[in-house]
Amino acid sequence: MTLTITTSPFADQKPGTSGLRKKVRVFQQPRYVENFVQSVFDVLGDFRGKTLVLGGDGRFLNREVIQTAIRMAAANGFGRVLVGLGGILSTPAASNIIRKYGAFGGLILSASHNPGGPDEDFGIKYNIANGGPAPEKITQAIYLRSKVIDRYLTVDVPDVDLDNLGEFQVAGMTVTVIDPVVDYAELMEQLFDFGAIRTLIAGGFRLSFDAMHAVTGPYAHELLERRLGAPPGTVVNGTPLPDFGGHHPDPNMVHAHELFERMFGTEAPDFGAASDGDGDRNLILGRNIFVTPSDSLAALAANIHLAPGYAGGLKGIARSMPTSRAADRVAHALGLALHETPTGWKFFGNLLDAGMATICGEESAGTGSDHVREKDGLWAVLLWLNILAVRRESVAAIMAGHWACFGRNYYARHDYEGLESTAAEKLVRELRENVPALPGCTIGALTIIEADEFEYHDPVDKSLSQRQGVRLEFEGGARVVFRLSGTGTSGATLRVYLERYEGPDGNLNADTAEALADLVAAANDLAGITRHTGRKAPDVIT
Ligand code: G16
Repeated sequence: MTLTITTSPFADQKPGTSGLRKKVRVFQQPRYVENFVQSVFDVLGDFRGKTLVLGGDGRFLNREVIQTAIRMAAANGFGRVLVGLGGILSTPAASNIIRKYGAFGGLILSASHNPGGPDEDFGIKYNIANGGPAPEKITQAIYLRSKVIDRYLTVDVPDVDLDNLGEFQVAGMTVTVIDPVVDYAELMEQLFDFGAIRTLIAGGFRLSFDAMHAVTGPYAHELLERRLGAPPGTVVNGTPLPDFGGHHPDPNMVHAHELFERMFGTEAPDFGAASDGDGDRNLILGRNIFVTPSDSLAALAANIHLAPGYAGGLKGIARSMPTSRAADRVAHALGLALHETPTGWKFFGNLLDAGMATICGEESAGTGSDHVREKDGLWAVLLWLNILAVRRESVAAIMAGHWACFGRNYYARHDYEGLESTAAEKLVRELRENVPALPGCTIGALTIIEADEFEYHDPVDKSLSQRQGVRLEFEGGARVVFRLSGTGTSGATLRVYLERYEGPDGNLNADTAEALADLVAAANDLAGITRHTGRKAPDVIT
């Protein structure tokens, strides 16, 4: 029997860049999860009898929230829930399941690359029928609903056994516990030449994949070791743990430093990669080389036709605004449209659905294509492997060739974390107010030629997204972008994105920090980072 439980609103259930992310303790407050899930269901329209996909990255609280969501889905009238074994689905695998089985939508439980555990982070995100994150008009409606919600619906039934595949009935709704890996692996086999990659690996090509004790472990064991024949031990940290082994599952040079050391050490493998908490990000390394996510997007776009699933070429390329403009040069050379969107994978969905883009990427280690509607870490790894299997060159040689052809966009992101929110907001506000006066200003040898605050007019649904980052364009093709992160759970994080272009005939082998040093100083001056925040240096450089 359906129970209607009285509740009262929480004021802080506004989804950020990617769903609602908060500390676990916030989600553990009585009615907090229920309020948010009910707010989602209340704005979705008629899903009676339809299918909901449910899964998460296995972090602390995952199982409890899965059980709550199953009860509420039954009470609200869903006909079926497809849930991953153990409550686990990587984010791209969930996107695939939504699309493949024609589901109404899905709830993905993850705080992505944020740490997990009782004192760390949790998150809930709703994805629509195309498999992608809900667009802003839906997340805004969810937020508005959460501010007035006064009841939620549930049923009083025991927990579903999530640890065995099969079907269960929950108050008239069917719950199917599915293998989280099998559909995803099948999709990857359709897109890539597994035979060529197997031959490459059998010939002695060595790789190392760090699953960071997060969701990609089982996927990587199956794909890299079992289906592609890489030796056991290729996948490290392959067992998903609720607290990611106490680590921060963010594949960058700070948190994946062991992989960096392996790839820059003696006896380094030919290829190294890592993914994040929920499997949508990727880190790509070759022997003695780190490929920035922006460069990876550009190199993948230039070579993607080598993979069978993309032999027909690309419809267009999309990147988030702060991502370097390396991909723009590839788009230009291929005669393709380049779409520039705000930060947030949700902005790519319309372009992919409308056939305006095939490959998308972000500086935040996200790359993906129209095969699903999320970024996809292992997809990027497999695409790199497919390209390496065809070209038979090292990662370093492929990048050197790429820069010799298109030039090089030196790039870094500086993050100032845990700032006091009011100070960070003041910094951005001042910067915004200064924008009109900045063109023509010089700082050292740098001259600003354009300054604006990015806003996005979605070409498909015509929606407008404002205040998406302040960008400064310098003479000679350098650029600095400032914005506040929308994924943190405590205080504010200022992100400063720095980029300088060097043409094919320029110095393509400089040290990135040296190449960007004058921009870093200018960014600090222009935004008054030290003055506003007291910080002299960023916490993380990626
Ligand atoms: C999410 C979004 C990405 C975004 C990233 C960083 O990734 O899906 O589109 O680039 O956050 O966002 P912000 O700069 O606002 O923190 P993920 O992997 O955390 O889901």
